[in-house]
Amino acid sequence: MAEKEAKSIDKATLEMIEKAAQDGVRVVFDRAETTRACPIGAEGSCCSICAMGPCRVMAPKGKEETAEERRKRVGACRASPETIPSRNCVRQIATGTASHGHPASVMAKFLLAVAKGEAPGYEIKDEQKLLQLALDFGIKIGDRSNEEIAVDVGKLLLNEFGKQDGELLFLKRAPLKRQELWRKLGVAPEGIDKEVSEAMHRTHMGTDQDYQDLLHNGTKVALADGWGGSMIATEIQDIVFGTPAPVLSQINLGVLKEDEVNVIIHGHEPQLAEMMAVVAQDPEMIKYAKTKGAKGINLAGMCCTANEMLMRHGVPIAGNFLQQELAIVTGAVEAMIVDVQCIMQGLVDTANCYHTKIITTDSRAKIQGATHMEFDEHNAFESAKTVLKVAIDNFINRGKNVRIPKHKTDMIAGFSHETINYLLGGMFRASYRPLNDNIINGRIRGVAGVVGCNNPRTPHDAGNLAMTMELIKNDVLVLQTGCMAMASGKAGLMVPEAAAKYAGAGLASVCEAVGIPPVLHMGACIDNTRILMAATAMVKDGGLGDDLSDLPVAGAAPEWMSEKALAIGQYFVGSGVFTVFGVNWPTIGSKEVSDYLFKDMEKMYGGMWAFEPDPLKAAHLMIEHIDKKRKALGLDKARERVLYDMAMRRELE
Ligand code: BF8
Repeated sequence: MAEKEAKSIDKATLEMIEKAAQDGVRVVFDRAETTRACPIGAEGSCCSICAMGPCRVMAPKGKEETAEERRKRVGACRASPETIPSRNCVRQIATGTASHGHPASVMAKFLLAVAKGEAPGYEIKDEQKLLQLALDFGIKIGDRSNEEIAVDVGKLLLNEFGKQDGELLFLKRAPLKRQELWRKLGVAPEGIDKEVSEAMHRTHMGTDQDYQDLLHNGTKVALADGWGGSMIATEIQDIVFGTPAPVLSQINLGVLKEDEVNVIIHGHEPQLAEMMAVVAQDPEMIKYAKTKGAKGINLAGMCCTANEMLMRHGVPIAGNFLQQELAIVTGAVEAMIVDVQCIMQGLVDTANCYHTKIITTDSRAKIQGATHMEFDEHNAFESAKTVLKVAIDNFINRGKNVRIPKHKTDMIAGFSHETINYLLGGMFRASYRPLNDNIINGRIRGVAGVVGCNNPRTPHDAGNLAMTMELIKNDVLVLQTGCMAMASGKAGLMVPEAAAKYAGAGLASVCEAVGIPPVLHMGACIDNTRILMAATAMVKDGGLGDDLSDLPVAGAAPEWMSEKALAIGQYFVGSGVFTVFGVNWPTIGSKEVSDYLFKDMEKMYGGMWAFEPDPLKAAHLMIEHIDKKRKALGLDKARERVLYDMAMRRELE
């Protein structure tokens, strides 16, 4: 049992790992044990970009390297041990940027289809956001219809991907000082696809061979994600599906139901998921499910699609990244409907041991052994119905080997940047002023974004829980997205009562006054741009410096695994935020490169990376950074006063 506990801190996960073992099913936790991480690749010291290699350039461990050994420790082309990890890292950042950017360009086309009436069943839900964007972009509003305006907005945003000249439009949202810095350093991105393409070219054999220049370009391509692709996706999703507002729901495998057709939507793009949420409530479909002996249809989410459906519809979440196969191990899932990213190929093997159907729905992501049913957004209702019918028909094939863990937790999601604004300032004078004031008076020490994935190389959800609890205990308000938001949801940190239970006295008093949890769910990974916008709003509200790098804030991804996480981390660093990653660091094989990322970047961007696999130590690095920024702002005294007040209060008790 002790060994199993080390795999996860989540009881439902442990229960299903045990059931998988009993059923003879190998899941990610087992594969991670037999397929060990390659130590050369893990430190970034393997170059496989041309057929002269792969070349390995690891430094000798545990002994001083002689000058001769150092001279020979290079690739066949003489690529240095600095060039190689930097090149690998920039390629990962470019892939991460593309993985947000390509779906975002699909979203821009989708907005055009909705506006032109070519995607029946969808409509413009957030008029205010559409009009605000039109105003920002100088698009005529007048007495034109929302649809006419949306066509112009959609065209302009679509153009952001292919354009070859001129800065990305959303860069203008950043504080002025930051924009000027990006221009001065030559990292203000132009077209999103252009930046990805340039990064791939620069990292070709024999092109950019200056590690600092390579990483500089890595920042540029990452900024094209944060202030480009990801931000465009978030904005369009809000326009078409609605800007999230707080909603209560539940999370963990216990949300699956014994007597209903269980359908899990897993992936990242919300178009199909949105329509599934409608179709699953269709009386005709519910009636059809009853003809198969089920009491109803139970829709649940997995990974980032889960975040999208939760915050816009209150659809419960079955689990985060490492729980995807375990949902099938319950024996109670009729269909898992997947689109793109973070879909393990292992799902098909696992499904073969039960009755679950794995249905791929996106032309870009097929899996051998899965059923492919392409989703057509131009005929969305019928398309979603056809997929759902397959799940319902499969209910009669459910076997007797069913065990659904009891564990599920209440959570509140949907704290978009706009919602936080309203909650703090009220509907008529929405403002970040109360947040800034409470940071200035020291009740809130600072703000941290704790985001990213799960990774089987570190205990599931454990890094998040340790880090997040430590931060809130120290009066740091935590903003979350992606699979880390789900980990906190499962741990009970995303309900208002968590403030009194786990947060420091200062943070708890603010949360209680406003009625919010100490850990705020802000959406899917793509929605990390909401955190950028919240930070920008803090700068613009005044009193906390005049750039993002002045704010007492920090970022972290304690359990990351995806290339998207690296892109996100790099755009936070390039935006001036101190960012710490756990698990592993892709340039750790080179001291020069790591020093450049961990120290020198701060001189350029005001933000820098850190690597710390111990989540408690990492939390304290973040707190130290927050305190450093408070001191620079002259706010260290304010916090001392608050602590004095609290001590006095305790004496009085
Ligand atoms: O974009 S947090 S494991 S699900 S990559 Fe994937 Fe990581 Fe989860 Fe969503 Ni983000």
